[in-house]
Amino acid sequence: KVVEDDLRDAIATDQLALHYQPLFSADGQTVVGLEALVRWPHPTQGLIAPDRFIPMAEERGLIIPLGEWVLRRAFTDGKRWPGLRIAVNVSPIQFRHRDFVAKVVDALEETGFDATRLELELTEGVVVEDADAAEAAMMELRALGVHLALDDFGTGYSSLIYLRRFAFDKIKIDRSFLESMEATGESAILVHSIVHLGRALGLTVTAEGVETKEQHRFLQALGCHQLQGFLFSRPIPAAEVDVLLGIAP
Ligand code: G
Ligand code: G
Ligand code: MN
Ligand code: NA
Repeated sequence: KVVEDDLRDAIATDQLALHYQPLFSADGQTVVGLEALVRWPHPTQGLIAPDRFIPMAEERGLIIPLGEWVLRRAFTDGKRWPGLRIAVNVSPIQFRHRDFVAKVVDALEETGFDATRLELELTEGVVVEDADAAEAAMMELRALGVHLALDDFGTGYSSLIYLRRFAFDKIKIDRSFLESMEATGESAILVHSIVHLGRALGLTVTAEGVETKEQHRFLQALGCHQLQGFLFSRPIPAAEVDVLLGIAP
C-alpha cells in the first residue's frame, strides 16, 4: 500500500525519478521529442508506476510540489538534449492552481531551460471546469513560447469543441484507438478521421501506443506526424536517452 507520508517524504528528499519516452518522426527513424513520465523507486516496493500515486497526490494536495519537482527535473535533464522538445504531463488540479503559470516561469528561469522547448500535455479535464481561467492561462503560456498538447485525445466527451476554442498545438490520439484497431474496422475509421481533422486544423498529430509494424504503416500512410509507443521505445531513464541519442560518454 502506498502511503501519503512516504510520498511527501519522497518528493521532499528527491527520491522520485523521471523516465522519458521518445517521440519519433513518422518514418520511425528520428527522435523528435521526449515525454517525461514520473516513477517512484520505492525502497521496499520497487519501482511504483504513476497510476498508483498520482491520484493520491491529487487528493492530498501533493500534486503541487510533485508537479514542480517534475518540471524542474525535466528542465535540468532536458538541457542535455539540445534541440529536442520535452513534454511534461500536467494534472488538472495543478493546472488550475492560480500560481501555475508563475511556477512554470520560475522553473524555466531557475534552470535556464528554453520555454520554446517545453510542451505541456493537458487533458480535457483541465479545461472542463473553468474554461475562461484555463483559456487565459493557456494564452499566457503560448505567449511565453510554450507548446500545448491535448493528451488522450478522443476519450473525452466533447474534444472537438476544445480544439476550436483552445490554443493547442498538438493532439495525441489516445492509445485505446490503436488497441482496438485490428479488432474493429471502426477504430481505424476513427483514427483516420482524427488524423485528417488534426492536419486540417494545422495541428501536429501524434499517435500514442504504437506497438506493431502494421499500426506504424497505417499511421504513416495517413500522414500522422509523430509516433510514440513500445514498437519504437519504452519510457527509459535519462542515461539510456543519452545512449539512444548517441551522446553517452
Ligand atoms: O508512465 P505511465 O504510462 O505508467 O503513466 C501512467 C499515467 O500517469 C499516464 O496517464 C500519465 O499521463 C501519468 N503521468 C506520468 N507522469 C506524470 C507526471 O509527471 N505528472 C502527471 N500529472 N501525470 C503523469
Ligand atoms: O496518459 P499518457 O498518454 O500520458 O500515458 C502515457 C503512458 O502510456 C505511459 O505510462 C507509457 O508507459 C504508456 N505507453 C506508452 N507507449 C505505450 C504502448 O505502446 N503501449 C502501451 N500499452 N502503453 C504505452
Ligand atoms: Mn501523456
Ligand atoms: Na495519452
